[in-house]
Formats: sequence, structure tokens, C-alpha cells
Amino acid sequence: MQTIAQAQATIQDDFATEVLNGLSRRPRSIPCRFLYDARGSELFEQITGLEEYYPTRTEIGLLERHADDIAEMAGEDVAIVEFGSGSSRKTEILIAALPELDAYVAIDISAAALSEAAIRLRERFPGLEVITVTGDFNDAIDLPDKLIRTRKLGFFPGSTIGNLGKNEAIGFLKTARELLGADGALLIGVDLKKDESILVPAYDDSEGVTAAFNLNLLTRINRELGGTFDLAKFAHEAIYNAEAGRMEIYITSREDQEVTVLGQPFSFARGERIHTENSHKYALADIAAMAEAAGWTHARAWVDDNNLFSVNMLTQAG
Ligand code: SAH
Ligand code: AVI
Repeated sequence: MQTIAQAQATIQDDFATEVLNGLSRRPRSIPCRFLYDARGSELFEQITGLEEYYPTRTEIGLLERHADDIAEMAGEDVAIVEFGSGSSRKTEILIAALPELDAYVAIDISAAALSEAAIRLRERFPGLEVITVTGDFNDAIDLPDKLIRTRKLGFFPGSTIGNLGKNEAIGFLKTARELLGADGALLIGVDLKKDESILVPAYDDSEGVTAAFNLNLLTRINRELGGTFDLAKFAHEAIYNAEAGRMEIYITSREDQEVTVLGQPFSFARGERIHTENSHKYALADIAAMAEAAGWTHARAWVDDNNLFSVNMLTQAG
């Protein structure tokens, strides 16, 4: 297993390469995993409490309402392995519902989010072993040897799967299946297709928190890569792409301008954009198809009364 310092150095190298490549290609794009430095993780937590951002409260409602069914399907003596754990707030519901839990493994690219969550969880559940892994959940993850024989329940809430492309999502589900083993299961939260009159405000809220979350990427580039972005000269944009079935998030230049990053100049025309995130929305049939393409069985889905969000239990065949 890598040390935290090694993991952070890997993330830092990756950031420089991805930003320089992303600003050099057309259309410009930077992978959304870089939105989550310490401030980005804090801003994401603020997003989860916004009136317009329905996914978090809806998924929490589903987890609370169906905790007993979920616990029964998960069985006893399991370890939870969470992908993109962030604040681990939703995980607390699962941990409380699974009294025979062996361990909790939290995987996240944000070291700050991980350490804050681990401190809180160790306080609330003193008997529980909490293991943190700083890194990319798309990469092969090394779990501690002692968990090799433990049955594993994967947890991938928040519709973070929607931030991956469709093929990437299937690739992730395959990698997770290998990691979780032949007797493992995966509980996954997926946002459902809905009208853009609900979607657009969820990604362009009236308080400007999502705008701050998106534009914080420029602050991070300025701080970590010697960038010269003036945030006042860029705007947050959130667009629904009906054909692709996803929200698309951009940082758009308000004027013609030049910016440097790691000493390299990049010119922006007014209206030119950097694509920073996609958030795909799926129907239950799409979720079942993606799960099955990755070798999982779509065993059960729980959906709220307004058909906004789904929590899905994927199991191995049988
Ligand atoms: N699970 C929480 C947080 C969702 S926000 C919830 O449901 O509310 C997405 C989380 O995934 C963030 O904490 C972010 O840091 C993490 N993340 C995003 N891309 C990642 C990647 N490629 N690898 C690991 N973690 C990632
Ligand atoms: C983490 N992820 C699922 C969020 C989403 O809804 O796509 C990230 C986010 N971006 C803007 N608001 C929330």
C-alpha cells in the first residue's frame, strides 16, 4: 500500500499533466476528480445541503427507509468498501444498520475529506476499524491482506458513477467486481432521468455555491501550478445535454484573455469554455444494463416516491 505522502505526490503529478494536456486540446477539458481539493470537498458538502440539490437528501431518505432490507441483503460479518466516500455521512446510516460490521474502508482522492471523516467515524463508532485509502477509485486498489477473506459490501453513493462516461462506468463496475470478490455485493446510488427544469437549478443554484465549487478549480491551478487565472474573468455554466442524457458543467471565459500555467501561455477567446464535469442521469433499465455488462446482477432497486433517485443492490450471479 502507498503512504499518504506517496499518494498525494501521484495526485499532484497527475494534476499538472492533466491540466496542461486539458488546456492544450480542443475542446478544453479537465477531469472532474480535480474539483476535490480541501476547499472543493468543503464546497461539495455545502452543495449537498442546498434546496435545489435534491440528490443528497433523497438518497439519505432511501437509505434510512430501506436500511433493514439493505442490511438483510448485505448479511453479517461484512466489510464496507466505499468509493468516493467524501464526508462519509451516508455511510453512518449503513454502519448503524450493520452491527456485525468487520471494517470500513473509505477510498477518496481528497485526503482532507478522508481524514475529517475518519476522525468523526472513529469517535462515533469506537469499535469499528476505519481504513482510509487516498487515491483514484478507477485504479486497482490494494486492500489490507486481512480483508482478503472477509465478504465485502461495496458502497458507491451520490451518483458519482454519473460523473464517469458510460464506458468508464462499466469499466469501474468491472474493477469493483474484482475487488469485492465472488461473494461481494455493491450498493450504488444513481440519479434518475428527469426534466431539465429540476436538473439545471441543481447544478446552477441561486446562492452560487456550485459556481464557487467549479471555479475553485482555477484557484487550485493558481495555487498548485502557478496559474494566473483571474476568477472574475470566468463564469460557471451548467447545461443539460438531452441527447447524451447528462448535465455538463463548464468554466467559460468572459473575455478574450491570456493565462499562464506552469509558465505556459494559453489564450482564451470570449465564450471559450473548459469542460469540467459531466453528470449522467439514467433510467433503471440503463443501470441494470450497465451492471449486467460488467458481470453483476441487478438484484434490487429502491426509488423515492417522486422518482428522483435510485439506490441499487448489485450482486454476483445467483
Ligand atoms: N459519497 C459522498 C461524496 C460524493 S462527492 C456522497 O455521496 O455525498 C464525490 C466524492 O468522490 C468526493 O469526495 C471526491 O473527492 C471523490 N472522487 C471523485 N473522483 C474520484 C476518483 N476518481 N477517485 C477517488 N475519489 C474520487
Ligand atoms: C459527486 N457528483 C455526483 C456530483 C453530481 O451531482 O454530479 C458533483 C456535483 N457537481 C455539481 N454539483 C454536484
